[in-house]
Formats: sequence, C-alpha cells, structure tokens
Amino acid sequence: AIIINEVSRTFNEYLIIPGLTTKQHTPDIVDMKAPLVRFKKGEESAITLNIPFVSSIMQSVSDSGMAKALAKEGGISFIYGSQSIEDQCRMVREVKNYKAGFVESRANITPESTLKDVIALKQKTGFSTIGVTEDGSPTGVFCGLITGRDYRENRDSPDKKVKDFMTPIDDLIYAKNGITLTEANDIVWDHKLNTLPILDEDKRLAYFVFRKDYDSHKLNPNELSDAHKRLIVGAGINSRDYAERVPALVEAGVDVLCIDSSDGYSEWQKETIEYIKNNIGKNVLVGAGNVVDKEGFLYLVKAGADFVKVGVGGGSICITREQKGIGRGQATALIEVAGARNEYFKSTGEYIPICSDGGIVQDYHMTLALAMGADFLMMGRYFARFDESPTRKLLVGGNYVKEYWGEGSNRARNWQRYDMGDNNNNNNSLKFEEGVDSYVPYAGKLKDNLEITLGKIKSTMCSCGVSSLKQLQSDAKLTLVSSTSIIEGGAHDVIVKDAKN
Ligand code: MZP
Repeated sequence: AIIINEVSRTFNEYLIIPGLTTKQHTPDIVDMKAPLVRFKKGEESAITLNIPFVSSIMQSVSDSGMAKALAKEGGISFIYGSQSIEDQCRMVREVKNYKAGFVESRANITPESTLKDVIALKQKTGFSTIGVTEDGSPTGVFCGLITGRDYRENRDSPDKKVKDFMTPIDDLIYAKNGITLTEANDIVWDHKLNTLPILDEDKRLAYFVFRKDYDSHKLNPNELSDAHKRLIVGAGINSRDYAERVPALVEAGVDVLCIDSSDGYSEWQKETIEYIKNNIGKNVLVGAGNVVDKEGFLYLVKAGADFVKVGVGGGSICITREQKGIGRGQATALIEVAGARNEYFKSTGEYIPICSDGGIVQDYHMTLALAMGADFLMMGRYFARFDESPTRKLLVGGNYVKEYWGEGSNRARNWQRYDMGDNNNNNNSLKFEEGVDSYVPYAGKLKDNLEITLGKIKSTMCSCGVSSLKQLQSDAKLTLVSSTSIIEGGAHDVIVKDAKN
C-alpha cells in the first residue's frame, strides 16, 4: 500500500485569521455569487448561483418544496433520484411551473373536498397553492388557501377534508373586507381593490399572480419581477437507469444533473457522463462524484463532468467510514482537490467548479470550506432542519425535531448509490447499511436561517478583507488549531447563566 503520512483533517481543526478590513468592507457589498458548472477562461458559467448553497440529493432533504424555497433564495436543490422516474420528473415540473404562489380557482375545490382531490389537482397543474371557494366555482366567495406544506403534513390522511386544514379566510388580511374573487382567462384578481394584492407569502398568504395579461392591470412590475422568473432546479441520477431517466428529466425542464454516488471514482460514472454527452446532448449539464483526491477529480473532469463533488464519509448520517473504511477528512480532501482544480485551470484554461459535500456542522465551517476552495456547498443536515424539508416534524423529549435519514440507510433503500456493479445485486437491496435514520433539531423557516448564516459568512469575509468568494479563496489565511485552542474558542472558565446551548 501507499501510505500517506499527512493526517487527514476536518473543518473543526481550522480557524480563519483576520485580514485587513478597510472601511469599504461592509457586509452589504459582499458578493456571494458562485459558478455551478464548467466554463472557459473569459467566459461565464452557464449557471451562476446567487448563494453558494445546494441541498443534498436525499429523500429527507430535496423534494419540490425544498427546491422552490432554496431556488427563491438563490441556491439550488438536487431532487432525489431514489424514486421512480415519473415521480422525480413530476417534482422537477412542479418547480419549473412554479410562479411565486398561484391562486387557482378553477379547481372546483370546496371546503368539503378531500385531500386526495387536492393532491390530484396539484399533480395535474404543478401549483403549490390552491384557492378554495365556498362552492368550488371559479367565481365563488374565496374562503381559504391550501399550500404545499399542508399537503406534505397531511399526506398520510388523504381522506381528510379541506376545511380541516386550509388557511382560513380570517387569516387573509384583504379578505376581511369580504371580497369576492373573480377569474377570467386564468387571471385571478380582486375587483374591489382594482389591483392584484401582493401579500406576504411568509405569512402563508398568497401572491395573487396571474399568467397572462398582467400589463392590463394596475401593477407595479418591479414587485413582480421575482414572480415571472422560472426557478432553477437540479436532479440526482444514478449510473444504472440514466438512458431512460436523463431524457425524461431533460424533457421535464431540469437545469442540471448530478450523478449521486458515495464513491464516484469509477468507470460507471465515466460511462454515464459519456453516454449523456454523446447520446442525449452535449449541453446537458452533469456533475459527478464523490471523490477525495486529485486522481479522482481529474478522472471525472476528463470524462466530461461539469462539476465535481468532494467528500466520502463525512456526512452527518454517514457510517461509510465505519462500514468500509474508505474516506478522508473533508478539509484535507477539499484542499487537495481545489489545488488540482486550480492547476487544471492554469494548464487548460477550463474552470471546473468543485462542491464540498457533507460534514458542515457550524456556520463557520461553510466559510472555511469556501476559503479552502469549494465553489459551492452541498448540505443535508443543515436543510433537513427546516419547515421546507419533506419530512415529519415531531415532538421528541419536549423538543421539536425533524426526521433525517441517509440514502444508505435501509429506510431510503437507495441501492443504486452504493452499487458496485454486481450483476447479482438486482434485487434492489442494500447488502449492508452505510447510513443511519435520525432526528435533527427543528429550526424553523429556511429563509430566516439562511439570513443568519449568510450574515455570519459575510461578516467573516469582511474580517478577512474580501468581498467575493474568489477573493476569499485566494486571500484568506487559515490556521490549524490544537485541541486546547478549540476549548479556548468556546465560553470557558465562567458559569454560563443560560446553559441551554
Ligand atoms: P450532511 O450535510 O448531513 O453532513 O451530509 C450530507 C451528505 O451526506 C449528502 O449530500 C451525501 O453526499 C451524504 N450522504 C447521504 N446519505 C448518506 C448515507 O446514508 C450519505 N451514508 O453519506
């Protein structure tokens, strides 16, 4: 064996040394834009993220609800591939058809309808918000809303009546006037106010948006420029059924794909990328991974990967290292791959973005990963804690938690992710588990948490005297820390009054 004597390290073992902060370095000028896919020197990436965050290709993280919420904030979700092609495409379509909250009053949904009716309508239309009128007619008295969240939380009780869970009229501020809504040409608007109310979606109120003719109404177009852009969405694929899955996803409107595997340094991935580029379309964007060294990175880049994911065994729910003994400390893996990416760019003029996948625990780990060279970060645990993740919120031991399980757990049954090409393994089973089924502390809304996280990263970037992620990569100064200096970094030698945290 070749023995690498250098210790492989995690994010926790590093800190950032402040650089000169000039008066111009304020958080509001910090630019968090990040390239998602390969581009040539002097050109721009075909997709640029406004924030360098992507959500994991996992059943417990990235469904259409998460994808919409994250894309609205400037990131992207990769919708999990461990489901049927049809279901995955439906989720992609739902994101691509989404326009900041439709009120759909053609629905014939009344308070007496069942959730089953609502689900059927959502699947047919891709709408995330449905307006309910008293009698189900398009012109009836508007009495409530059903959102995607209601649907997810109630998916186990399809016979439940709409009236039991719709957001009632009293919660809708404009509705206090007893307004009747009218629909014509797919447009829903409020005649009495003579405008389309733009209300706060965060408070689970609807934006009354319309699909045609909006110019003819009294609207401020600036307020609506968020509403008319199509959201971007990614999807996970595997190296087994790509010949059927990829064309279907492309047809559904997916923006980018990623081969999802715990070990991406394989001929299976090379074949998958080459097949997609040669037979489905050169412009179909596809990331690959995961790798933890220069050799793995270069192999996938040469096969044509549009970005490469880094990380084996560092995920919070991952037990691959315990089960198979493969992996590498995430910080060391990332630093080596980032070096290879920079060398490759220098020698070929082609920039291949890299994604640090898994192992982020603290918000400052994100800044470290970006400084170490990651172009963007894939996170599972972070996003699983929010309202928008697809799993149940439960009260456990007096605390609210959300469920979070690994793709390598028996619960996910994602055998393709761990497939080693064994032809006898066609019974859709995992030989052994590589992931656990767990809870994570419930943390509220994605948008609120992102604001705090981004606030911290921007503030650290100002401390480093940089205002873009590129500058952070080139100028940040990092230092290794000893285990005793980690203790020094927390509150120590005092009696903390509120020891909750
Ligand atoms: P984390 O953000 O929760 O630390 O890690 C999420 C990452 O762990 C995912 O993006 C994926 O690469 C990886 N993952 C997902 N399922 C498993 C598993 O069951 C896993 N072992 O390692």
